[in-house]
Amino acid sequence: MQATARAQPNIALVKYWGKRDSDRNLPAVDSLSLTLADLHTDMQVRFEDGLAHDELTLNAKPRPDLGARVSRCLDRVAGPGRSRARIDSHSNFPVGAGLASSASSFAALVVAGAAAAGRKASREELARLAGAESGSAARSLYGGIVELVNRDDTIDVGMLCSVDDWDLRVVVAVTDAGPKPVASGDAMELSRRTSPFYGRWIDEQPADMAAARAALTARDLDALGEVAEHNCLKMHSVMWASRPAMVYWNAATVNCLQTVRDLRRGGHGVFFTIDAGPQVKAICTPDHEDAVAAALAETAGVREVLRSRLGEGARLLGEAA
Ligand code: 2P0
Repeated sequence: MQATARAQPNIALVKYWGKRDSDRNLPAVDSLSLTLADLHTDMQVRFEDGLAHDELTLNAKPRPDLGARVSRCLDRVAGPGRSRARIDSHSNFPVGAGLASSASSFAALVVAGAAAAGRKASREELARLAGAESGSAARSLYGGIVELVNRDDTIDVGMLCSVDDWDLRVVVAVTDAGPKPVASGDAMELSRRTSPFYGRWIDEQPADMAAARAALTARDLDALGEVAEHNCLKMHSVMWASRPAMVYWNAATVNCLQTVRDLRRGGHGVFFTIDAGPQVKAICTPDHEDAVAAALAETAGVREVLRSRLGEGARLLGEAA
């Protein structure tokens, strides 16, 4: 009746922004991401017959405000007639700040929830269950470099490169660890309704996915960086042109972009991406990691620098009991 799972956040290089079906949380576009190793969420799910309602804690603090999504996800995993559960989540990085904590959290939740409920589910099924609550979470079921592709009325998620295929490093410049002002799902809906660039964003995604896949096949960091930076800035342009405008960046975010461009001009193989928050993620090969981390740490407004290798997909810690 109880199990614990670990999952890592993933960082999209070709981004998910927009839904084609809000009720089923199906994404409007395909996406491609890196699963991290060194940031993680550990989630324990314990079903208890005597509980009146689910009880969620995040890093040991009760969080009833986040409980509805967690309960809905557990209903899908274990069936609506399930016992109520205690859910304890621990993340070793800032939550709700644009570091993909919902991806690691819902990926860990479905793995722990299924095991605690005694449900045998394939990785593919678990990815779809996670994606039904948080689109990006579907990608954290898999390790290395992952793609999420739309099918008729569902999604397919799979690994494109394993952690051993390409040793990439991710350096995260944290510029503000506080919670984001608008949840991603609400911001996506605002973009869909009001941004004049939304249609173009959707139309161009297949070409960006194809360019990223080709760059991966060739292990071409420059080509991957070119399409990833383009896709990232295009997504933020969609948000900036929404009404009201959605700007997740701060001054330090822009400083970090400048740092990454300066590093590249200085001969370092590195590119940036930014999600629904003000943090900047720099992707590079291992030989450039120290220089990238040092330059970002010295950039005005950067509070902390986190480093990660690529990691494995969500998994159980120990046996369900
Ligand atoms: C991504 N993001 O591809 C994009 C880039 C943020 C910016 O997926 O509404 O929390 O729960 O399905 O998964 C964040 O969105 O959104 C996200 P919901 P989610 O990583």
